[in-house]
Amino acid sequence: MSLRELLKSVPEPVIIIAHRNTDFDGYASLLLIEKALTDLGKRDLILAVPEGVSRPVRDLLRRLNIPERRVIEKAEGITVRPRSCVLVDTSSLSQVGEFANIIREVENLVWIDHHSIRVSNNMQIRNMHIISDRNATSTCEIILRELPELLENMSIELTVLSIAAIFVDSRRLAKASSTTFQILSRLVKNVENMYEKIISAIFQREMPFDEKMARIKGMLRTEAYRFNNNILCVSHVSAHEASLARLLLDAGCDIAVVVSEHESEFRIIARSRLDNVSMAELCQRVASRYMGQGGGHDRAGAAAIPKSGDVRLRRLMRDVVRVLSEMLNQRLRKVRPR
Ligand SMILES: [Mn+2]
Repeated sequence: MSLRELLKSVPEPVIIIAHRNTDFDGYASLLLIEKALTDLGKRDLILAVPEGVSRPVRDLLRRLNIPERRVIEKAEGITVRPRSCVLVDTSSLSQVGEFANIIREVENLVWIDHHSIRVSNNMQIRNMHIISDRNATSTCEIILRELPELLENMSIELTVLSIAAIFVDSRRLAKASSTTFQILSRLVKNVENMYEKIISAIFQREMPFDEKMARIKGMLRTEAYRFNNNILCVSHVSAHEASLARLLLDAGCDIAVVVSEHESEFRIIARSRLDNVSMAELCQRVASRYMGQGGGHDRAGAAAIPKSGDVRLRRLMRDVVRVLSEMLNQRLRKVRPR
């Protein structure tokens, strides 16, 4: 069944969910699906982003004077029981926190992502449709490819967000196909005279103080390990994990793993430039030691681990090193400053 037919067939209320603290791609995909469902005559829609929309997305909207949409951030904010769910830009239920329980209860699930989707065994949804394409740059690209009618008379808001999603998730078009350029060409046509402004708003962001602080603390706490001519860096922060991981990769780490402690769980994110070891597997293996869940793809993984007696930040950092050493089947040597 095509995405259009699937969306047409889902019973209402429909909840549309993106991964927690969503980035451009998740937020754009959420609004694109909302538009598609509305165009198909659906009225009873709920938009949800666990823990809200991420800072870079809110900054971009503010800089371009685009109002931020209201989304439900906590599972207890859901007052009706959705019969259907469209889950976007999410590779495993570990990325939606408490919303996982709501998703498990729906009759229809349409799950769209450009990572390999990890379905846990305890999901028994009557109608589950997975649309996953690892060759697409972004979830946004999949949606616009499947529903090109969305590109006609597209609002400035959706155009800007889709451009941002594709640029960021394709690593500034390092990963792109002719389809990517076709879609971009249609998008840019909508905002021809604003293009330069949009691109600089996406990439030239003033970094907020708390993010700078998280990055500096994260650097000070970084432990490095060498294997062959590669370097693994492991650190911990309480927020801005992805920002720190990006910084560590830029600094020369081949793999950057950031562990963080949150209210009810620990989280791990892993980023890599290597092809011979999967970050999804690393996250999944560390998480499985503590009844947690992990997933993602080769170069980007994430895990969520529920808090319990014996889990500690330091211990998780050690586990990351140990599990990676098992996966590579070699010892990792700690890098010392002298
Ligand atoms: Mn994405």
